[in-house]
Amino acid sequence: MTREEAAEILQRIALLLELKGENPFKIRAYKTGAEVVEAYAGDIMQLAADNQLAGIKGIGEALRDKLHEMATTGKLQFFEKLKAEFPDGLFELFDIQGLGPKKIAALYSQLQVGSVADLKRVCVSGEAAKLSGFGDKTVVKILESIAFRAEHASEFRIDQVYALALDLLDTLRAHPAVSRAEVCGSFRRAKETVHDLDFLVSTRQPEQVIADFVALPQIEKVIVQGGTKASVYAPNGVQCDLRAVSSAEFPFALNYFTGSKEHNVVMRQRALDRGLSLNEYGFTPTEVGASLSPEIQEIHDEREIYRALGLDYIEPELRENSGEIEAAAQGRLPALIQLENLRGVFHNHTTASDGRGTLREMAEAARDLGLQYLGIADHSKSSFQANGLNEQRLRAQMAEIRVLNAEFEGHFRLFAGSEVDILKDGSLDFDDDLLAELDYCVASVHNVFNLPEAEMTKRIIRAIENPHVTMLGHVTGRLLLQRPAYAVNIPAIIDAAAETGTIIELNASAWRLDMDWRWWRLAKEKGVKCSINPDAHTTQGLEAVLFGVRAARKGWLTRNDVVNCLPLGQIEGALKKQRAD
Ligand code: DGT
Ligand code: CA
Ligand code: CA
Ligand code: ZN
Repeated sequence: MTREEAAEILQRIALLLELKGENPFKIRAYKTGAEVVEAYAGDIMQLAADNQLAGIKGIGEALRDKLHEMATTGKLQFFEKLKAEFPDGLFELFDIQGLGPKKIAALYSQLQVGSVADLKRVCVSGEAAKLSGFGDKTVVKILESIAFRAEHASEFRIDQVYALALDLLDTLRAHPAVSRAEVCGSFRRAKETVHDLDFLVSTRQPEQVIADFVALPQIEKVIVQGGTKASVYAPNGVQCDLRAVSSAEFPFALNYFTGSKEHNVVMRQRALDRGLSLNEYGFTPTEVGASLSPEIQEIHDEREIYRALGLDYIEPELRENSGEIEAAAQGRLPALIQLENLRGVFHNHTTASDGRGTLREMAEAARDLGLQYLGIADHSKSSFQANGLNEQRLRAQMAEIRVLNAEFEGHFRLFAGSEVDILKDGSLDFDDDLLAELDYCVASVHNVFNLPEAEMTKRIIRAIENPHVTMLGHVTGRLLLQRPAYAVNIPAIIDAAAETGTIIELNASAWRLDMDWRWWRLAKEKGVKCSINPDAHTTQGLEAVLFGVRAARKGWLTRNDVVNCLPLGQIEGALKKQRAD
C-alpha cells in the first residue's frame, strides 16, 4: 500500500467517525495521522512495515498498529468494518462542491442521504433546505455541482488515463504479431479530457492480436469483440477501443482515428478537390478507371498523406480545424515546444504551505529532471486552509533559499517567490515592500469565485497592474470535471497582461490546464508570454510539466513563447516586467 492510499484511508476513517458523532479528539488524531503519513520525509510505509514508527510526532500507538497492518496486509480491518456500517455511495458525496463532513453528517443522520441520487432527491423535494446550516443558496449550489458532474460523467482527466494508455501501448508494441501501434483520438490530440482511448495496431494476424488484447490483466470487461476490433473497459471505467489494420492501411487509419472529425472532413474535401477519395483505408481515385500517381501509391506514414495533399505535416495537437490546414498549405505552422526545451519551472509548493516536499527535496527532484532552476511559490497568509505563509515565515523561507543557493552556486538555482492571493477587491495579500524582496510573484484567485464577470475581471486586472506581479496563476480557477471556470473576460485579461508585461501561467496540473489551450494563440498574438507551471505539491508533481507541454503545443506555442525555456543566464531578465510591443 502506498502512503497516499494509507493517508486516504485515515482521512476516510476521520470522516466516518465524524458522521457517527465520535469524540473530536479521536477524529483529530486520524486527520493529523493522515497529514503526517503524507508529509513524512522518509519511507513511512517501510517504517510501518518494520514496526519502526515509535517517536514520530502525530502518530500515536493506535495509529502505529493500524499503519503496520496496512503496510503488511494492504488492508485495515477496522476501516472495512466501519465502512460496512454506511452505504457504498456515501463517499461520492465528498466530491460535491459545497458539502463538507458537517453537512454530510446532517444529511445522513436526518434524511438518510447515502448517495448522490439521494442527495438530488432531497434537494429537489425541499427537505434539504430545511436542515439547519442549509438554505436555498446551498441547495442551488449542490444541485449545480451534481448537474456539472453528470454532464461530465463519461469524461476522464489526462492523469486518469495517461499511465493506462502508455502501459497498453507498450503491451501492444511488445506483441510479436504487431508491427506498429499508436494511441489515436483525443488522447493523441492532447485534449484536456477524453471520453475513451483509441488504440490502433498494424498486424497480419488481427484476430490473434484482438484475442490477446481482451485477455490482458489490465482489462476489466469486454464490451464487444470482433475480427478486427474490440471495445473493453479498464478497471477505472475507461473504455478502450482497439482496431487492427494492415501495414498499408496503418497511416490512413492513424490519420482518420486521430481526428478530429472536423479536421478529417476538411482533409477529405481537400482530397476530393484533387480527384481523390480519402478514408481510413487509403486514397482511391474518384474517377472510374483512373489510376493513382506513383507517390500516392507509396504512402508509409502520415507525413506523406499531408504531402500528397500539398500540406506540411500537421502535428496531432493542432488537428482541430482551427486554421491548421491553411497554415500548413502556406508553410507557416509553428515549430511546437517540446518537453526537452524546458530549463526550469515556477510556481511550486513546499512543506512550508500545503506541499509535501521540503525546499531541498524539491530542488533535488528538479535537478534530477535536468532542470537548471526551480521557482518556489508557497501560498500567502489568506490561504489559511493551505497553511499560507505570513510575512515573517516568507522572509524566513527567503533566507533559507539564500543559504541553499550558496550551496547550489554554479549548477542550480532556487527562485524565491510567492503565490500571493488576489483579494476580493484585487489588492494583494502582501504589501509591495515585501513583494519587491521576492525574485518573482504569481498572483492567483483562491476564494470569492462568485463575482459577476465584470467585477472578477476588474479584480484580476488590478492585480496584474501591480508592478511586482510577475505572472498570473490559474486564470479561471477551473477544476476539470469538478468545478467550472468562474466568470472572467479572458480577452480583457490578455490585453491587460500585454499592456503591463505580465506573464500568464499555463498551470500544468491535470486538474487545471488553465489558461485553456484555446486562448494561447490570442495571447501569443498580443505578445503575452506563457510560463508552464507544474504547481507541484510533491516532488513527483513536477512531472506535470508533461501535461503542460501537451496543452502548450495544442495552443500553438513554440519555445520562444514560453519563458521557462530560457536558460538560467537569461531567465532573471525575463522576470522583470516587460511591455509587449
Ligand atoms: P473523445 O470524445 O474524447 O473520444 O474524442 P475522439 O476525437 O477521440 O472521438 P472518438 O473516439 O469518437 O473517435 C476517434 C476519431 O475517429 C475521431 O477523432 C475522428 C474519427 N471519427 C470517428 N467518427 C467519425 C465520423 O463520423 N466522421 C469522421 N470524419 N471521423 C470520425
Ligand atoms: Ca476517443
Ligand atoms: Ca472511440
Ligand atoms: Zn493556486
